[in-house]
Amino acid sequence: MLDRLQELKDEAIQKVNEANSVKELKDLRVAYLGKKGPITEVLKGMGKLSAEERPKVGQMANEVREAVADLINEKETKLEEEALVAKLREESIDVTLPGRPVGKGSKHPLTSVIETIEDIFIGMGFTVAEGPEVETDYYNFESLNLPKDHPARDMQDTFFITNDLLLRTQTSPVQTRTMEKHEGRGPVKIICPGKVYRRDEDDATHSHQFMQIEGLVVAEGIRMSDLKGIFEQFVKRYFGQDREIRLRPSFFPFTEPSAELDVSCAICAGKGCRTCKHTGWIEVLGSGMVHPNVLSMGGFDPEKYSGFAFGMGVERFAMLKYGIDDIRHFYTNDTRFLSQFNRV
Ligand code: 2NL
Repeated sequence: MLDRLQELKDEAIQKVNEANSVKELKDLRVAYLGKKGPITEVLKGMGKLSAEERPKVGQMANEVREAVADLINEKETKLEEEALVAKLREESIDVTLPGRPVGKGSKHPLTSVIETIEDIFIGMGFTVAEGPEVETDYYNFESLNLPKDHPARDMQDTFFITNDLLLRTQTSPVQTRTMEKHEGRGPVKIICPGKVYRRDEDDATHSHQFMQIEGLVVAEGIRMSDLKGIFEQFVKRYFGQDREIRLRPSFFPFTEPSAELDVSCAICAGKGCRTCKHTGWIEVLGSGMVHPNVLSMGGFDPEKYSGFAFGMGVERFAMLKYGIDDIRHFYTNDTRFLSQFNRV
């Protein structure tokens, strides 16, 4: 019996040494140490032994059992450690690799131009006013001296939402809303930047959605010379001290008289080139003295108050300053275009 136990021990040790997985060890544990295993079998046969032999066999059986169990545990720990080391090696991160570059965004050129223009006007005592892009027919047209049958309303190709609601075609409704809030008491001195919408076919110079900045001054004794003085300061600060301005008669339903503002051409210095269409002047905005009807509808007494107003397309100002030839560049999100304005 002792021989049989020694044999079992040798056999188990060999198998455990040969085992290559935790699963194999588990099977060996069941096979050798389990209730139906050979060691248990030996112990069951102990009844036939003499009183002298019995403790020896019992002791040996326990020793074999312990030795095999220890060996299995040891091997199990070793295999688990090896598996962990392998896993860690596989998952290891090379901290010396250079990082992936994170693309840095930049301010949209239109945002920069709006901020620049806002700063110039804030410096002259204006405040910035904003309002809804979905407007009523009243604020977008009626309050600006454009009654329903007015021919200028045909010219305004408008995105209507309902009979009465539309996407604003200019930021003037923000100004008439501001006039109402003043309840007939001046002064009003605001600029209104924002998105506007027109039903145009998009091309190099037209976009169905673009940015506008309008301005409005209403106070007692405002004259055309005030408008001209403000424009002189604005143009020199935006385009440069060497630029000249001129006013040219024009027409808008909401201003009377109306004037177009021209800036001297910087490319040919007045001699005539393609940009200024050989006139030496570039048209930059529309303006005029606020029509008495518009003052009245805004709650101001046109006998006591007067004002001037103007409107400019932001894209045009950006295109002139940076030599951009197509308005669609502003709206197609090509980073090759946008990233050029990183430092503007
Ligand atoms: C243009 C012309 C202009 C105005 C806008 C205005 C607003 C009020 C009263 C009177 Cl509340 N006028 N705005 C005046 C003249 C011209 O815009 O060509 N814009 C791109």
